[in-house]
Amino acid sequence: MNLEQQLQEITQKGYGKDIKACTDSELYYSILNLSKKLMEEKPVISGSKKVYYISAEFLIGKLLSNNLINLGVYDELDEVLKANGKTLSKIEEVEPEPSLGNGGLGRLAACFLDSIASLGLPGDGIGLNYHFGLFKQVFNDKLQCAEKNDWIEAQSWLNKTDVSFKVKFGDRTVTSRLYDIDVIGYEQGVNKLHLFDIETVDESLVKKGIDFDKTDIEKNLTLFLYPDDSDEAGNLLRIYQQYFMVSNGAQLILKEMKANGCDLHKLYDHAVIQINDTHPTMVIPELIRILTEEEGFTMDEAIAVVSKTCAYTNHTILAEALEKWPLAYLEKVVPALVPIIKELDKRVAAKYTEEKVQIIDKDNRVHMAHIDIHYGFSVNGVAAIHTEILKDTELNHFYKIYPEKFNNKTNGITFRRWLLSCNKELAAFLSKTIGDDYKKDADKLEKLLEFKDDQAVLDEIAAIKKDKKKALVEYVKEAEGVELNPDSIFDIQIKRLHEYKRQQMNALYIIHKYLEIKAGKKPSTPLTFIFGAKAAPAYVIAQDIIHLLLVMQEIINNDPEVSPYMKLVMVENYNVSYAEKLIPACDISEQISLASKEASGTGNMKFMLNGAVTLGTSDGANVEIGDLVGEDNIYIFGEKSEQVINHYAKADYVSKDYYNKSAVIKEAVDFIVSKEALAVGHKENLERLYNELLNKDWFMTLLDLEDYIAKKDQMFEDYKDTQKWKKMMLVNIAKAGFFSSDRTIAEYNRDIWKLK
Ligand code: 26Q
Repeated sequence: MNLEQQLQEITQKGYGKDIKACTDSELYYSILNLSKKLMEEKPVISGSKKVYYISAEFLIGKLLSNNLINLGVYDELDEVLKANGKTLSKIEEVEPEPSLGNGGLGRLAACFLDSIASLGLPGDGIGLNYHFGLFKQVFNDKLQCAEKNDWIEAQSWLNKTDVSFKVKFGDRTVTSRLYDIDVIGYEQGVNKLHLFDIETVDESLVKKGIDFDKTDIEKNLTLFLYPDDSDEAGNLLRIYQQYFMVSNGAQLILKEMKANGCDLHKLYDHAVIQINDTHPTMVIPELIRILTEEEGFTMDEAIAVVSKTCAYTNHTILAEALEKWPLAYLEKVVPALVPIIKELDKRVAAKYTEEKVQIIDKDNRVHMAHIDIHYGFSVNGVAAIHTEILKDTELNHFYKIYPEKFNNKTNGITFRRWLLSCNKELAAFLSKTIGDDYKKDADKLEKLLEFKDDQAVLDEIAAIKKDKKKALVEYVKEAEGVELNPDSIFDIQIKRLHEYKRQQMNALYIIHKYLEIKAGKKPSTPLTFIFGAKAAPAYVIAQDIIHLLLVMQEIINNDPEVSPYMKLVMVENYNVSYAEKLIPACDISEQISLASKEASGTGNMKFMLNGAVTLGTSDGANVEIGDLVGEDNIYIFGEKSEQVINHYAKADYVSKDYYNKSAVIKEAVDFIVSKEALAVGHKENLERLYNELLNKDWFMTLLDLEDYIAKKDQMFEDYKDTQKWKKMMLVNIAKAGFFSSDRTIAEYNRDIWKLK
């Protein structure tokens, strides 16, 4: 049966209609079923050693388009639907987005699963089946409100399995249920994403917004993804979730290994467990517990085997994001692990006296990262500069003990989603120009450099960008009710809201520009500033920054003197699907974190691949982007990480000094509490933010503001030189190959996993 006949059969069976008569929604569910059937027919990727990527977050996003591409049927299906008067891209809109992650770390896990399968490596994800993903963001009175965000429907990508385990907490035992999502590689077989759940979850527990009874574990265990992005303290429910995840994961891994006849004393020859940040760290004591209690291992044997099986990835140097659980919490939730953690701690204390490398500190807090470093065989950072900072400062005490464990794995992104799927026009043009090889070997993108002086190629790249901007203008008009000008420069900052990412610095630039226009200094090319960001609900200053952006949006867009030259839009509920629309339309990619604070960033890579030019600090992977494209094709500003680290060490940064010494800075900051701003915004939020910037400014916004303004103005000026700009676009696309997650995963495999 050909594809059309197969789909026809499914629509007939499901709805008693042929394709032509189906609604987009009926077609979505029919194609979902067709894809699941096609994936079932693919071989399961196998080998004598397998990686388990264990993570509290898998920000997979919508799956339909990607699965069709990886199955190799996208184009054919597109034709079939067209012939029946249907549009695949409209059908894709029906799919609810599974937002099972907060941001970078979760999205990275999803890109990695795609690359592991696409390289034909055996590797499964292990995580949790949250019923509500990251909250849905709604703007109300120019403030962020959080609402529940459900995604599971009667028919979905989840396949219920008959796998189930018992998980014993201090006060109760629960029974899990495993759901699997197939992960199809690009023209490859399938791996699995294993998501554990319990069947007693009660979605009706959620009342107003995202509030729910946090005590009723049976009903709430997998109800919610924690909306924390490194600023909030965890609590007991988070520990329940983490242990539920790792205990199920450990049981699943050992069950699979035994089924394959593997000698558990040689576990490390057949399995490797990659621990995605510290959230799954308890998998280490849990494995040790099972091996000693149930498999007859001595403590020495169990520790030795587990230590050779587990590897740890660090994603942050923000001290407040490093998990430290009070021992009393662990005693309550997971008493069975406490003696093991104490034993691990005792062994460390016997060998090393240094306070900074202990597992349990003087205040009886358990440092999760320290368990990973002592009892794992690999510690990696996620960009070159990040790994260097870990070695030199944050984890220097550990680096001195275990230099051989430390390694860098610069992040990457899957080109299937971030080029082939979200920018089909650019992908098709690249294929026409340099051939199809780049789809399997991203380095081949460099062939594009041969066309650096080819006018037709340069013009076509610019034309595709223009089309993508027009498509975004349509979408934003519909979704936000804001009219944008496709002939303006699209300057975009999309990422979680955090002070270290410095959306507030961008806001101050925008205020500055607004004031210039009011004073008669008009930009020669109109400017469009786009933001997308969710803030952790408990992160007060982040809420205030969102408020400021929404206040400026109203002031600017409603001012007839200003709006022809400048527009601002903060899109509501920024998520993976929105990113797929915004990124192809971007001219200027804002990557302006305080140097040393952004471990890597991955949005920066997505923008570059789609022909945007980076405006950034020397931070995270921006540094490597700069090395690749050369200084003529990137705009770097601001103080370097060594200088910033020095400011912290000496505590010599005083934001008020910068405010007092620069009229431009003062004018922009003062506007936050001006008559105009207070007329549309809330006094409380605006004054709090103003005071924060003047008196604290922990992430040094004012330090780099003048330099930022100068660089950004330079960029807008250079944009007028269309030829120069087109060449920069081309070089950025051509050099993006290094940031394919296929390269990243090949490095993980070469240096850490060694899958056979
Ligand atoms: C910690 C304790 C308690 C509750 C929640 C958390 C928590 C939750 C999420 C801590 C951190 C996160 C997420 C971190 C994250 O997304 N980090 C990003 O990881 C990316 C992939 O490596 C990098 O590119 C980014 O630079 C980094 O910020």
